[in-house]
Order: sequence, then structure tokens, then C-alpha cells
Amino acid sequence: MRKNQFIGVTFVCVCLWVVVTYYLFLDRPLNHKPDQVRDTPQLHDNISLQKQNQIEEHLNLLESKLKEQFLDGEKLLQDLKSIVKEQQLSVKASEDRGVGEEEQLGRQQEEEEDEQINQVRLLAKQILPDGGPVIAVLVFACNRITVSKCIDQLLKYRPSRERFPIIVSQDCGHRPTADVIELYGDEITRIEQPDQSDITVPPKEKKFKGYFKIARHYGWALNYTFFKFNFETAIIVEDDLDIAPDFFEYFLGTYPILKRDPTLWCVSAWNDNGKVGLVDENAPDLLYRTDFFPGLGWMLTKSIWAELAPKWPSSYWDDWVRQPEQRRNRACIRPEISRTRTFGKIGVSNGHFYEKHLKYIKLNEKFVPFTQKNLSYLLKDNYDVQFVKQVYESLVVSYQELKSGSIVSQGSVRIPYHTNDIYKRTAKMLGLMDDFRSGVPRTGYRGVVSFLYKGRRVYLAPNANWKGYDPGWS
Ligand SMILES: *[C@@H]1O[C@H](CO)[C@@H](O)[C@H](O)[C@H]1NC(C)=O
Ligand SMILES: *[C@@H]1O[C@H](CO)[C@@H](O)[C@H](O)[C@H]1NC(C)=O
Ligand SMILES: CC(=O)N[C@H]1CO[C@H](CO)[C@@H](O)[C@@H]1O
Repeated sequence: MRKNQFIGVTFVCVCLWVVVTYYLFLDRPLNHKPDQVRDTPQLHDNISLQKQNQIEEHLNLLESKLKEQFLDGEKLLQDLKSIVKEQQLSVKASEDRGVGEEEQLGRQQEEEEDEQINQVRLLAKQILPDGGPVIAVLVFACNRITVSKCIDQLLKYRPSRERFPIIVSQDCGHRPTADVIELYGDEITRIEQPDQSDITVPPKEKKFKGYFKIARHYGWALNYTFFKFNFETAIIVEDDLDIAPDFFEYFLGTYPILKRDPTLWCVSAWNDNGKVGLVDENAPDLLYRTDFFPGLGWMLTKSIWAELAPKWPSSYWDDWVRQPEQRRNRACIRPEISRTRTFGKIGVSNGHFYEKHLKYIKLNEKFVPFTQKNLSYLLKDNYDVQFVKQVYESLVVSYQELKSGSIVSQGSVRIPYHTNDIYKRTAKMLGLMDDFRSGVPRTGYRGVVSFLYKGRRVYLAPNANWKGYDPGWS
């Protein structure tokens, strides 16, 4: 503490010196301007102008010197004050450290977390040589060690580490999964959902508890990605997805369209009706707009997240974003041939759905250079005109005619529907998904579902005077 005493004494001396200087300085008529001096009677009578000027000069000199000293003193005083303050703080900190190991550990963790945030923030705000975007890839993991299969593919096809930083967010506190993720070292950024508290679920929904945990994890991890790491755009991937070789190229190519068109809110890699036979394998470059949120590998921007985050639901988030209040008449982009495929059948969503449907989805194999393509046909103003024309100029046929192969003309055809039931029945016969969410059929755009049947383009479509979705259709 000898150092402290020394600082104390110096401090007092400087204070005294500053006070003395200050009073000396105050005793002088400081603010005289020459006219004021000349107005003083004694001087006026007895001293010649020359002498008067000389004195004035001296006074001015003295004044500025005093001012200088005064400022120096003040600065010294400030410096000393801050040194003393620092010392006090460090003494206090070392005392606190003695309080509890646990607290110290907590603080250390916090510091590490802050450091990670700072580092990733730098990644997020990098200016890349081509001026293109930095897009985070956020992988959701829980208790499946097969997450490595997904991460391996992301690393394999990732064209640039700088452009696509990978964040793996783990929930569930499953140690074996955490171990697998840790093996990737600094190839990825690992974050862990801290809230492992039990969730109270309404009794009726007990068996859907998993969906509540997923929604909580999504809310936390997306906040972290956009608001802590400060990314402007992110691609969301779940731990059970295979990806296509042009997965990254697809998102990079569609990114400018998503940014430019306010009637879009996401880009998805998934086609809900993307089974072999229902898609045109010669058209891997074909993209659509859809009113149905497909999920399963999808991209969103910070501004969309800022809109959804404050009202994020406690469960069933995907059906929630499909509701009119969230969707607000906006669409997503989706491909003809999926750029993702799910391999995990043991999960929250039931295995039956996987066996019956998901497992037949075709994963694209041909690399399409989307960033080199002109995708402005996907902008609403261009797309709607073209799409409506294409659909409603197609020959109207019945399911039976289509099935029997009796249609002579070439080109696309249209099967009309005008009720919920007719839609469902026809969709089922054609091997399409037959369900609705908030009145929107899967892959639908303006109510129209586009697919391939025996090599022919078919549109299952409402009447041309369609007025919008009926949320009552389910
Ligand atoms: C995410 O951030 C939003 C906006 O700041 C906030 O309202 C919400 O509670 C956060 N959600 C979670 C799960 O932290
Ligand atoms: C891109 O396509 C749009 C039509 O969708 C067209 O108007 C535009 O001129 C094209 N741009 C280029 C550079 O070819
Ligand atoms: C006695 C004397 O020198 N008086 C002078 C005082 O100053 C005024 C103004 O400059 C002069 O006019 C006086 O002569």
C-alpha cells in the first residue's frame, strides 16, 4: 500500500498547488480589454499611453502564463484521480475474486462468451473482395450425434469460409452430441442454449413437448445470430439434412432477389412435392414463388427476424409463420428440385410421415450456377404476369383424362378445383401432399400447385378469378 500513500501525498500537494495558483490568478484583473483599461481614472490621469501599453502587455503575458499553468495543473489532477480510481477498482476486483470460485468461473465464461461474440461480429461485418454478402449458416442440434453428417456436408460444399460462417447451436445438453460438435474446432462456431428448464405444456399437448423445446431453441439461437453476432442474413439448417452440391450457390444466387423484393420473406431449399416423378429432372434451374413456407433449409434476413422475434410463439413455430398475421401476403422462393433432403426419421415429427413421404424427395445432383443467372423473373411484378398467363392459358383437363393419357396436344395442362374437398381428393390421386396450412396448399402460389405428371407440366388451380386463400380450408 506504500504506492497508494505516495499517490495520496502527491495528490494533496497537487491540489494545494492548483488552489494557490488558482487564487493568484483570480486576484488579477483577468478580463481587461484595452478600452476598459483606458477608462480607469488613475491610469488615465498619470501614465502616458506608451507606458500604459507596456503594462498591458505584461499583464497579458502573465495572464496567459497563469492560464497555462492552471490547465497543466488541472490535467495532472485528472490523471492522478483516474490512477487512484483504477487502483481502487483493481483492489476491489481482487477482493471479490476471493469470494467464490463459482463466481469467478461464471465471470470467466462470460468473458469467453464476450470474446466469441466480438470475434464472430468481425466475421459478420467483413467486407469480402467481391462486395457480396456474408451469410451465416445456423445449424440446429439437439441429441443426435448424426449432426456430424450434416456438418460434414456443409463443410464439403461450402465455397468460402468467409462468406458462409457456420454456427452450430445445441440444445438439450446431450453430452455425446456436444462432443461430436466440439471435434470441429474452429471450423465452426459453437453456441449452447443455456435455458434447459422444464417447460410447462398444456396436458393435452404433453406428447408434443418437443415442439415447445424446438420453438424456444429457435427463438434463442436466432436472436443470438442476428442480435448478438449481428449477421444480416442467415440460412437455417436442421441436424438431419443432406444438402445438394449447389446448396450454397442456390442461396447466394437468390439472395439479391430476397433483398430486393419486399413481397418475399424467405428462400427455401425444399419442394414439398419434390418426389421423383413429380419434378422435372431436366429443369434443375427452375425456381418458383410459393405462398406456403416450406422450411427445411431456408434463408431469412435480420429485418424479417426483427419483425418475428418479439412475438415468437412457444410452439409449432412453422405453422405459426404460415398464419396470415405473420406471412402478410409475402411469399418464399423454392426450387423445382430440392436442395435438401431429410435423413433423420427418428425425431419430433413422426416416422410415419418420413416413410410415406419425405424419404422419396429427390435431392438435386446437377450443379446450377445460380449466381450467373438472371433471376429477376422471380420478382413479383415479373412473375405474377408470366405465371398467371402460363397457368390460365393451359388446356383444361380432368384427372381421368390426364391419367388415361388421352390428351393429344403437347404442353402444360390445368386441372381446376374449387372446393377444399375436391382439392384434397385430386391431390391424393396425383400423389401430391393434400394438406393446407392457414388455407394454403403445400407449394401453392395464388392457390396454384405446379408439378409434373408422366412428363407433362400440370397445374392444379383454382378459378382465374381467385380472390385469396380461405383460412378455413384444412
Ligand atoms: C429475442 O429478442 C426479442 C427482441 O429483442 C425479444 O422480444 C425476445 O424475447 C427474445 N427471445 C428470446 C427467446 O430470447
Ligand atoms: C433479366 O430478365 C428480365 C426479365 O425477367 C429482363 O427484363 C432483363 O432485361 C434481364 N436482364 C439481363 C441483364 O439480361
Ligand atoms: C501628468 C501626465 O502625464 N498626464 C497625462 C495622463 O494621460 C493622459 C492621456 O494619455 C495625458 O493626456 C496626460 O498628459
